[in-house]
Amino acid sequence: MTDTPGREPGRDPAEPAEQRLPAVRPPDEVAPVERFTSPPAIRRLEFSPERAAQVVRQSANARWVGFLALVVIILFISLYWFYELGAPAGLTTARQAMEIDAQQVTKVERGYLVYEANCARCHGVDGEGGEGPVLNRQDKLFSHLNEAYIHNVLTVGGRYVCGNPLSKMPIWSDQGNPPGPLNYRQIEELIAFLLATNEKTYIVRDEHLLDPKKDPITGQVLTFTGWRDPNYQPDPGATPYPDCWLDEFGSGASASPGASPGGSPAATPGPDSPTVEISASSSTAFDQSSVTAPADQSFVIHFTNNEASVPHNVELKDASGASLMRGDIITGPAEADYTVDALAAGDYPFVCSVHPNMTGTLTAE
Ligand code: HEC
Ligand SMILES: [Cu+2]
Repeated sequence: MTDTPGREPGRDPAEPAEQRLPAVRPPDEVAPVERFTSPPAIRRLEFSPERAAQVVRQSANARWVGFLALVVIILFISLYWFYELGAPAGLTTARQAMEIDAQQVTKVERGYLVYEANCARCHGVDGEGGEGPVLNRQDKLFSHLNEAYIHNVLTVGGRYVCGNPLSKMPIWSDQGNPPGPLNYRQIEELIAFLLATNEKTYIVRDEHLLDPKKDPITGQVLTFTGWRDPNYQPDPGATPYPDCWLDEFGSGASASPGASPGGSPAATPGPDSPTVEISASSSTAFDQSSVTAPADQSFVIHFTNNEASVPHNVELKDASGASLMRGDIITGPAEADYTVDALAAGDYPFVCSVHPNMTGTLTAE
């Protein structure tokens, strides 16, 4: 047996062996360098117009995306900025200011309820005054009735106002001595209400549910406005409101207990002048709602103030409301004689200067 190389299938034995080796391979391809690095055009720093156009297109798209993103971010930031801090030129209010505003409105609306429930019977539904001093006048609201003062009056009581220990005005704050019925929150709400601006309309709300109250007949929501005019300026020469409200009515009015009774000094009535009796035993009304006096003849009003440590007087007015005679204010118990010049026949209203709710009619006949 000859040792001949085995025949491999598909090999032609006639072929010379050299031609069979090495095994035939397709020519090696050059590694496609371009796949891994930049294309030759770029390596050659050659920028074909097509390539340039492509680069421009691609980067333009990317720039657009970036630009839009930036615009969105800037818009968001600026909108949020204005939302938070308020747009310029007063277009919108800062969020915090709005929040504080809303809280202030709530305080005023609650204070209104506290006031109507506790204070209106003496100071009037609209603060116009009555048994207690007027509260809604701009000259008083301008600086006399400031936050600290009201707070003190409500904590110390009416004694704080003129030093009258028998003042009708009780202690309201539960911080007072003895403690009053209102807590610090109600005191704050009262102060907010008393000093509320008259440029705003507030809503009357149910005390417990806090939803708006409606007029039972018209069905309209009930509203109120504050008293204080924020633009009010006192006359340049005006004296500031006195610390004690009674000083507004002239000297001798201060309700120091045991003050000496005083009449009109100029009024020395003749012995035979007719006399009209008027007396006061409370701060809500005179004892007489109507009196008569002779017409066309000077007469005397004999006024008796029976109410201890409370100042009263009689002021006679004509139909237009102008003052005809204003008697000196006396602190009870005290008496005074007021001389009145001759009056034509007719009706003349009289009031107590201190308590506008004390009214009556004098008829001259
Ligand atoms: C019983 C009647 C009465 C009631 C109710 C009353 N007050 Fe008074 N108030 C007075 C009198 C009277 C004075 C004057 C004090 C004095 O000189 O004795 C006064 C004084 C004041 C003053 C000071 C006024 C000034 O001109 O300096 C304020 C403010 C005041 N009251 C607020 C209130 C508030 C708020 C309430 C409700 C919580 C209230 N008062 C309830 C009678 C009352
Ligand atoms: Cu009076």
